[in-house]
Amino acid sequence: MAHKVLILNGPNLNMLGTREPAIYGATTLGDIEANCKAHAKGLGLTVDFRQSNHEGKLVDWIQQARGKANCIIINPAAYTHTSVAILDALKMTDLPIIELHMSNVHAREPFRYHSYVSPVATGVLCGFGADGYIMALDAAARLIAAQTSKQNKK
Ligand code: CA2
Repeated sequence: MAHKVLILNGPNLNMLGTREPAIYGATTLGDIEANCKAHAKGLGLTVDFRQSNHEGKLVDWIQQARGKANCIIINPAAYTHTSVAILDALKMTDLPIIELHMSNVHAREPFRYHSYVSPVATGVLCGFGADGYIMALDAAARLIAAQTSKQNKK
């Protein structure tokens, strides 16, 4: 069975491609989802791609990922900088976690410098726009392959 990557997107990312193209580009979230699914296929992975504007919904999806997904890629959007609930939920999963941001959060307003998610992330990617999702999938494939080969040696 193909390994599954859960890609979670936080608040307002459903507006991508419609506003602030100078920061987030012109690609819509629908385009990103289609590109992720096509790229994942080439990596032998399947993708479950979701977006919510609600913190609790994201927490529910993180909790439900245990035993169902092999890796979580998360762009928590504004919740990156505010959400202890998302941090706690991610802490409880035993899955590799990739934190992703389209913009370079370190080159923006100081309130974006701190992330509640980074301490529990396996790795963090930011500043590569929509390409970041493809890069994160490549990283997920490598993390899953490393984990699988470790398990096969047991
Ligand atoms: O760079 C990223 O991916 C962010 O996670 C995006 C968040 C922001 O709060 C984080 O600091 C960095 C904002 C997402 C809002 O998305 C929009 C999409 C289109 C138009 C306006 C906002």
